[in-house]
Amino acid sequence: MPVQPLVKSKPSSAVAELPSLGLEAEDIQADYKRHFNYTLGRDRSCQSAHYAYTALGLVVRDRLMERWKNTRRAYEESHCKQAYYLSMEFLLGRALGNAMLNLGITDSITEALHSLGLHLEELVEIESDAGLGNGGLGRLAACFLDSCATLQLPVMGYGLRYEYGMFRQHVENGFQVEEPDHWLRNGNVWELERPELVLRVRFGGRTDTTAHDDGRLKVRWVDTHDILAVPYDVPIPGYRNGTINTLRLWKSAATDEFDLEEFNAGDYPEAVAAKNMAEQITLVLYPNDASENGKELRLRQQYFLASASLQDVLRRWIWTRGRDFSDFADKNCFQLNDTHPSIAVAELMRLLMDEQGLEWAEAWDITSRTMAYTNHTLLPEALEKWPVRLFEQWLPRLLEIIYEINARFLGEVDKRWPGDMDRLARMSLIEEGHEPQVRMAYLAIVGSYSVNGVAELHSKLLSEGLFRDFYELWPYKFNNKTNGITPRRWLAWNNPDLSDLISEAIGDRWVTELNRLHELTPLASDARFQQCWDEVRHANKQRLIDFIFQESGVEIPANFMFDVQVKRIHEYKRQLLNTLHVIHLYDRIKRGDIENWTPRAVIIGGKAAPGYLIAKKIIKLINNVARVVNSDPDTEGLLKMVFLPNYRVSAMEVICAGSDLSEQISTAGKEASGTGNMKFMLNGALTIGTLDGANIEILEEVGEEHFFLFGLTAEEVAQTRGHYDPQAIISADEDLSRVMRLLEKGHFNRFEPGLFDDVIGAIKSPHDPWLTAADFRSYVEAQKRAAEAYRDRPRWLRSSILNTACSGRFSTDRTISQYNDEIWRLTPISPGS
Ligand code: HTW
Repeated sequence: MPVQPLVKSKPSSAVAELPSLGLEAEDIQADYKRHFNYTLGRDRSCQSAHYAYTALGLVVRDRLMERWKNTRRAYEESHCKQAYYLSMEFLLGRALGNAMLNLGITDSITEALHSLGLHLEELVEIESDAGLGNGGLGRLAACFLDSCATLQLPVMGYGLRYEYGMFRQHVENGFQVEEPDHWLRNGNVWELERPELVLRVRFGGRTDTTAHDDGRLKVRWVDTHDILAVPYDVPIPGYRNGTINTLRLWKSAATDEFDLEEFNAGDYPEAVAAKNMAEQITLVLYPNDASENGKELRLRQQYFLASASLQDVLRRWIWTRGRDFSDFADKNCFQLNDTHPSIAVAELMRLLMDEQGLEWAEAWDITSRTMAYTNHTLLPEALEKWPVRLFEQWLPRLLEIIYEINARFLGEVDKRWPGDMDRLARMSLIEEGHEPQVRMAYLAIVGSYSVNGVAELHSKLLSEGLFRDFYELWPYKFNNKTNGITPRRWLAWNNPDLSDLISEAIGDRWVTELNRLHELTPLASDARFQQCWDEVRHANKQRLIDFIFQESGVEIPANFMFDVQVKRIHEYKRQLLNTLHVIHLYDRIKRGDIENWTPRAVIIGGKAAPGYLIAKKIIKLINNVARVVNSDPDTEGLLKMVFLPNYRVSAMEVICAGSDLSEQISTAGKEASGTGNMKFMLNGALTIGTLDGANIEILEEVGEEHFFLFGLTAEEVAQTRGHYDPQAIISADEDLSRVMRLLEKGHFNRFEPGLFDDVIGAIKSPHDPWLTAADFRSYVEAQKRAAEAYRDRPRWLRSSILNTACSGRFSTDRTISQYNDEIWRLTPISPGS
């Protein structure tokens, strides 16, 4: 579809000539007043802090704009290779503080606001989190964008602009209650609508094959129901380098003829109602993190993202270079964030063949040299498979292309392993059976030149296990890229006091060169430095205490050890094991076994997928145990338990700065990487954890002396299958027996009989995949070591400093440098030069 300019008349280029905006406090103050009075039309009688926040947001946004345009122009003019990060989720959180930090204007803004009688900390709190993601996978995408901009790499994010982000979580009578997150209700200054760049995405219809004059077949996808994709651009500022990259989010909208067709049939209200259908596509984020989900609207969302993004890139290519695609693959790369956008493999084939007239071989060469796939999970229930039936219904042309990819691919497999029918069936993109399905991970592998896991163990398990057949065929495609976090948000912004202390000691270059934190190592045993470290961490703890009180109403004394597990609620993450330990501590208090006790607050937070009933039951159990523990006078000064509702990015900013002990206790081999583990470490918490995901690499960096290791290894977990006897483990362990007895006699559900039977049954089942009982003893022993270490202040402080000092490897700057060196091969472009 040709792009329609909104207006025919074209303004002179002189409108784009403007002086740069000042960054001093007085410039900012003047602009703030202008936005408050003119842009927003408010006056001094307006008491709502929301307008103060919005005016400040506009002041900051103005300062992003010219840098944004300069960056875009620099990329265009250099004709450089670009990469596109395709993701169904970007969990951005709040933007204001991050933009100020990266622009380097926090001080002048604080000063400007001060003379206006306003407080930055209060205004920052008004912004709602952009919750366009579930958890780790979506937050990783956001950290990646920050690092790409900081490294000045020409990378664009492509995602969906959900009207409703991740649901808000309330707790009622201990149960999770979900509330829609209408995050755009009060406007969003951090996006720029680009209606002039609208595109069209097709659904439904049928394919129609006709022969060309030269005998070639021409396929047309006809009778489709089309939906418009409207782009909204979000600025992604680099750290003090003049680069502003772009995240482009698509919103779905009805086409004009959508209603016209029906209108001509005289059914006007029906026609307008049909608009809803179109608007539905980007209405809501699916709230399932790494768990089952096979809804057809989700498939339509995935195709909508892939098609609009690819069309957008092809359109820019044609604008700037015409219809010669011969070096397209040398200039473009698509990184697929899990299989969610993997239909892009078939869609790029369709666009190149059906719309641009390329032959299969040429289109396949381009596609398979352009796509790269990142896997984020080994859990079978999270591996995407879509019924062939849904493709027939919504994406018939794409199904044809997938069949053709599969036929050619199986031909290749047969050449390599002639007559190996089992292998052909195993590797086929189509899983045959009662309801045939498309295996999206296999489509992604076949269509990509790179396949990576997200931590060393995870990548090893992919090539040895899940994708073994493919690894044998194409070992060179497989690689590892251990995850990371951006040190701008996760230390410089969220923990300013610790940042200042570190910068006083070693300078401030750690913000972009995180390995420099190693220079803290000699200070770890320095009594003066330890004292400063202690004071900062104490202040952060106070901030966390206030936050917990505000969110949950529970008061925690500052001398307690803060033992924290925040992440999605999932059986494999074993919040249940944590809870069993709390029950054990409570049992010890009740028996009077409290010699050398370390007072401890166990804090658990996280959302359960609304349809994941056992996960919701675990939330209820946590709340019930918390109520019994906290209302028993015997626990006074010794133990508290809190379920922290509505865990989200902005909560983690406060939480990780004030935590002592980081719980990373997944069943080994199940957590692909984890990234919360890195945020805690960077902020000076010690980890109690299993040999899983990136925990292994954290342990490698910091050493066993400063990490509380426990539990079966991934290999032992695999060997336990088939002969696991939790009953025997429970009977042989006096502490665990007592814990199970308390649960079974209903101590935590006095007036709710039978409520936890399913949870108890899961622990005692020989088929429990998470082996909770198997790791109980070793977990309790590791917790004892942690409690003992905490009472030795100098020792704990030394370990805390060393955790921060050794966390440099976990910067997404390192991760992204590796993606670039080994997969994307982009050249950094500075908009200044
Ligand atoms: C991993 C986590 C890893 C993170 O990606 C996860 N994968 C999913 N969600 C995650 C970033 O690499 O650190 O260990 O569990 O947090 C995930 C997923 C999904 C399907 C599969 C895997 C997330 C949202 C929706 C669907």
